[in-house]
Order: sequence, then structure tokens, then C-alpha cells
Amino acid sequence: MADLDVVVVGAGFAGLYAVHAFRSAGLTVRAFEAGDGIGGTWFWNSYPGARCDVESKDYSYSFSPELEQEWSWSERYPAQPEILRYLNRVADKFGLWPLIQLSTRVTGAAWDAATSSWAVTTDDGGGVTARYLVPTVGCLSACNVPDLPGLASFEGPWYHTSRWPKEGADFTGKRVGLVGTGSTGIQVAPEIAATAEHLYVFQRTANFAVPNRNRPWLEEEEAAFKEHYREYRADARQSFLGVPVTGTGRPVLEEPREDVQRLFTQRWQAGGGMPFLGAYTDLLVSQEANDVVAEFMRDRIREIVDDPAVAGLLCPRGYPVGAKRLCQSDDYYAMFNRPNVSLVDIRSAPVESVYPGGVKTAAGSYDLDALVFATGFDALTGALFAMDIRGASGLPLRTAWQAGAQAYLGVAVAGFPNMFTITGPGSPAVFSNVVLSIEQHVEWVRDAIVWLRDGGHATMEPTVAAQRAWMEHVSQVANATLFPRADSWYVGANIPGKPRVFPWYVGGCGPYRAKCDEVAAAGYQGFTLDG
Ligand code: N01
Repeated sequence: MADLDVVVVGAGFAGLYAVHAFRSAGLTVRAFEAGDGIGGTWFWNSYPGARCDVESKDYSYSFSPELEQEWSWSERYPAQPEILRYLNRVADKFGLWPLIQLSTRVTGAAWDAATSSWAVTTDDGGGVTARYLVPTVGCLSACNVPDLPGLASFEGPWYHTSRWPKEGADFTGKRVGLVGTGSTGIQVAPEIAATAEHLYVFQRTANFAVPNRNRPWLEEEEAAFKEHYREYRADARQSFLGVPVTGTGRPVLEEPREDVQRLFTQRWQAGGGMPFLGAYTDLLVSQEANDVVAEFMRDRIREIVDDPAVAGLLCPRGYPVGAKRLCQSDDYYAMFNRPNVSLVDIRSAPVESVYPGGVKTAAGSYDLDALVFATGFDALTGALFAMDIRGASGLPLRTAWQAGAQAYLGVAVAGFPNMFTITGPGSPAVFSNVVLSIEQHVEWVRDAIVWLRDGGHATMEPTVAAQRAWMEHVSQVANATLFPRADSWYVGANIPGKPRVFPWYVGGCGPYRAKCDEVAAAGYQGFTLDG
């Protein structure tokens, strides 16, 4: 008999809710967390300026109306320290601490067919067996540090934003090099520029960023909103992105240009990425339509940035808006008007090496006191492959996914009985308000486990055919959009050698939920029970 019903790996938004939901269903559960605190991505990404790009009222749990009413967000978009406080409050309120083992990394998990259980091993030399394995390791947790020749020789400190030192980093009076201009780089850059002697932003690809117009969440606004929180959450669950967004419902290409300009201007002034891209129905499916929004955004960059040459370099080209995650910042572009900030184009003159005192590109040398890498993550698979997960017949997950990550409905993998992935491949995950998706996945998995228990079943595993059909559907839906058309972490293009696959379900949270419910109602169609 296994030690536990469920082992959960990770204690971020997903792990915490999984522990709570499984325990509430009468299951024995333990979470292992590598960090010495809870919070997952919000524990590790403590770089200055870290802030969520989904509004606080959405980026929070909906499972407890009481929590929802008693917690008060201070700003429209939550900053990292506040999210971390929120998650700690959740752990306190629901008594989750005894179920979480901190500072313990799961190193492997092997399926044992004889006992129908998982043998889980940890880096403290310990181990535990469980009937179910639920990795909640997050899609963006294995960090990507570029393999630059000479990096080891650099004499100053260097940092990756997702492993920021808890004591912080002081850039006062320093010459700092920042590599990476995605969501993270765009957030951290203005913070560094505020105190550094000089900031050099090494840009390989320019990114689109909309303002977020962050501001305090006023008390009266909050009180009025909380009166209808339940109805709002119900709408969010059925919505496309997990956040109700109001669009015109019409294609941009059929609208008079003055109306388009007016609406984009309003949405630019209001801030936020989802309302911007949700304004018209064709922006993410037609290149011609997308060009309209792209040109509007390039015009704003040229308006904000004083030096036309710098503005020109900052104007993204060659991929559709939204095909890389749309960034949000109120001060990134304006930062380039500061005399202590330089944009270094490493697309035309790539980084050649790091020397003890700086960085050498094909065009010149930059003497630096510190280096910051905002170079992203080995998304989705990185953290899962970091564990040696072996399914039926000892098959490593890494081998099963060598042509690309696959799962049935994003939650279960053929060949890996009783393992349930939260925000796995084939789920809306990062293409949605991820907290809402996490809740949906966890609840679906909890219900499946309870159904198995009550029905006296020992194992559950998707069939290869069901998994293949689902992933084909995922691809078909994606290929009808512009999303797979950029080289980004969405398709694994940022990691050398990673297969180029777009594994995210972009058919919408509402339809996805309906499909998952339908599968469950049909007695877990597409799954094999008891081998
Ligand atoms: O990572 P990224 P991120 N040499 O992969 C560059 C979420 N998030 O940490 O585009 C030089 O997007 C790379 O250049 P290129 C959000 O979902 C959310 O910024 O590959 N440059 C790119 O500029 C986001 O999408 C929030 O040419 C190299 C950058 O590094 C996801 O996390 C905040 C390089 C990496 O961008 C990841 O964002 C932060 C190399 N060898 C993050 N390798 C919010 O909620 C990479 N780059 C607001």
C-alpha cells in the first residue's frame, strides 16, 4: 500500500490549490517544494519591477468566496511581493503548511506496475510512494542562461532574473548590461536604469509592449466590484482567455480606419494587453488585420522615443503582434530617452563573448560592472525533464516527448498511469488567465481521482489514440491563428535543439472546460482503467 494518495510537486499557485483540493476530498497528500518558501514563479522571480500582467481581481483564486472578499489588492496589477503575501495568506488560512515540505527537490518518480503506485525520490535522499503523481511545476520555471563564451571569466556579478538574490542587487553607480527584452527584460530595465550609471540593453528581437496604466485599486471601486464577484467569476470561466474581455465582435478590416484609430487609442490609454488584442475578431487570425494593430503600435513607439534611430530599432518587425507574449509596461519605451540608457542591437552584431570586464559584440566592446540575463525559460518541459520521470515499462518522459510534449486534454499522458499534469501540453495554460486554468485542472483531476477511488479503480491512463486526436485538434486550432508564427518560447524556439511544437490549446477556456466536463460525464472517455 502506498504511503500517500497523492504527491504534488511544487508549491506555487497550482501546488497550493492542489494540496487544498485533494485534502478537502479526503485524500492524503504531500507537496514537495524546492524553494525555501512557497509561491513558485512568484517566489523565484523577485527581480525589481516584477509584476503580473493580468489584473489582481482576475489573478487570484476563485474557489473561496470568503478569501475573495477578505483579501484586498492594493493595485490594479499586482506586484511580486504582494502576490507572495497573498499566497502565504492562503497557506495560513487553509492550513496548508503541514502538507508542504520546503527545500526539497523531487529528483525522480517511477511507476511501479506491481503496486500501481509512484515511487518518488527527493534530493534529501528520501522517498515516498503515492498512488497519484501531480506535477505542478509551472510552465515557466526552468531558467535559460545563454551559453556565452567567456561568461565564467566575468569579474562582476551576474544574475538571471528568475533566480534573483533575496537580498537584492545594488546597481547604484554601476555600468550594467541587460540581455533579453521579453516581458521580464521590459519590466526590469527601467528599475535598473533608475540607479545605474549606465544601462546597456542588448536587444536581439524588439518586442511589442502596451501600457498597463497601473494604479491603486480604490476602496470604493473594490467594494463595488466585490458585490458581483461571483457573477464575474462565472463569466470568466466561460470566457475565451479566462478574463471577460469586451470586443467589438467585428473584424478590423471591415471597420472605417478612423473608428479603428479611435478604439485602439482608447484601449492604449486604458492599458492592458487582453483588451487591446481582443478589440477585433480578426487580429490574431489574419496577418493583414494584425498589420493594422502592429502599425498602430509602431506609431506609438515612434511618438514616445525621441531618437528616430533608437525608435526604429525598438519597432518590432517580422512576426505578428501577440505571437510572442504581448509585453506590458508604462515606462519601457520612454526609458530610452534617458541619457544613461543605450540600446545595443545584437541582431545585426551578435554577442561574441564575455570578457572579465564586459561584453564583446561583432560591433564593439562594452565595459560592464554587472550583467543581468532576462533570457527566459525552457518552457513547459524544462522543469518536468529536470526530474527523472519514468512511466509504464520504465519509459522516461523525456523519451516519450522527444518529438514534442503531448497530453490528453493537457492533464494526462499516455504511458504514464495515474500522473496528472497541471497546465500541461494541450491545455490553455499560458494562453489564459493561468490561475483560472489551474483551478479548472485541479478540480477536474480531483474529481477524477475521487471517481476512481469510489469506483474501486486502481489506475487511469489516456489511450494513445485519444491523446493523438486531442493534440491534432490542438494543432489545427493553433494553425488557424497567427500564434505559432513567431520564434519564441511558445514554440520552443528559444532553446537550441528543442523540437518546434506549439503545444497550447488556443480554442478558449470556456470550450476547453466544456470538453473536459463532457469527457468526465461520459465515464472518462479516452482513458483506460485498471491497465
Ligand atoms: O522570457 P522571453 P521572459 N542572446 O523568452 C532574449 C511570463 N512573464 O522571462 O526574442 C540574446 O519572453 C530573447 O530574444 P529573442 C510571460 O508569459 C510574465 O521575458 O529570442 N538574447 C528575449 O528578448 C513571458 O512571455 C510577466 O530573440 C537572448 C528574451 O531574452 C514569459 O514569462 C513578467 C538569448 C527572453 O524573453 C517569459 O518572459 C515576466 C541569447 N542567447 C514574465 N536568449 C508578467 O506577467 C534569449 N534572449 C508581466
